[in-house]
Amino acid sequence: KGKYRIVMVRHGESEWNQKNLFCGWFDAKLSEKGQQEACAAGKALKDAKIEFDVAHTSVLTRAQDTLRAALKSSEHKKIPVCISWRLNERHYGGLTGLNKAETAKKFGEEKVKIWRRSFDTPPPPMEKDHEYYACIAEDPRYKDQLKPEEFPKSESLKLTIERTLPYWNEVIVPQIKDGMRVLIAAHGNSLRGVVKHLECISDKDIMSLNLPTGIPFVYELDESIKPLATLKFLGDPETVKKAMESVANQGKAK
Ligand code: DG2
Repeated sequence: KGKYRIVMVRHGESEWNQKNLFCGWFDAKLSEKGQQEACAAGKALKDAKIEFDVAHTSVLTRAQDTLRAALKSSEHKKIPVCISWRLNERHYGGLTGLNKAETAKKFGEEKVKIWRRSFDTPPPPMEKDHEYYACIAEDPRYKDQLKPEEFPKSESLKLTIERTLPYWNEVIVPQIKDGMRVLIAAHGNSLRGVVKHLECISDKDIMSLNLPTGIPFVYELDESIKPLATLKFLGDPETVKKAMESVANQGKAK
């Protein structure tokens, strides 16, 4: 057991995960299954007797709804929830709204793998005439949070980490060191960034990490916030393995 602990969870399946569309900053809702996954995540936390003093989530509804449903199903007491764009999913740029399998068919699986999992190759930028440009770039929720020059047009994992880590270091780590028990509900790639940082995973090896939806994972941390071991999922290992493989396979031309 470490001096500290942090728990993270990728949101439950969204309606766009279900349709296999690149989602990024599009504000997709949880699917029915995603809602159930969020409740199951709460139950897993309750069974593990893990409680929290504060939670962090992104601006996006799918992460916030997962957090709410998980806390509710675990019959957790009310805790403060901090919201930041810095925990948002990576911005998928011009790919936003495209089907992952169809994109693999059109551009090749290799290309899609580079767009999805390379460390520093961003997807093509989202231009002003993009179908989802206005609903993302003009979303009033970002007005107070982001300067216009900070607003991304697309993000690689590297760029995502560069905006997520300041929040981790300046907001979350001090809370952990203050003895607060912290839960983060966020996204596949914003959490891959945190995991990469915590476990010092190389730019190459991070390519093969695929986080499943709705299964909380735990790190035991030492006094300098270094993990004592790799992430531990609160779920049956076979189910976790299958869920991770299925995320990896979303980029295959079916
Ligand atoms: C997915 C991740 O993000 O996609 O933006 O499509 O975690 O918010 O569902 P999330 C998206 P991949 O990088 O796994 O393709």
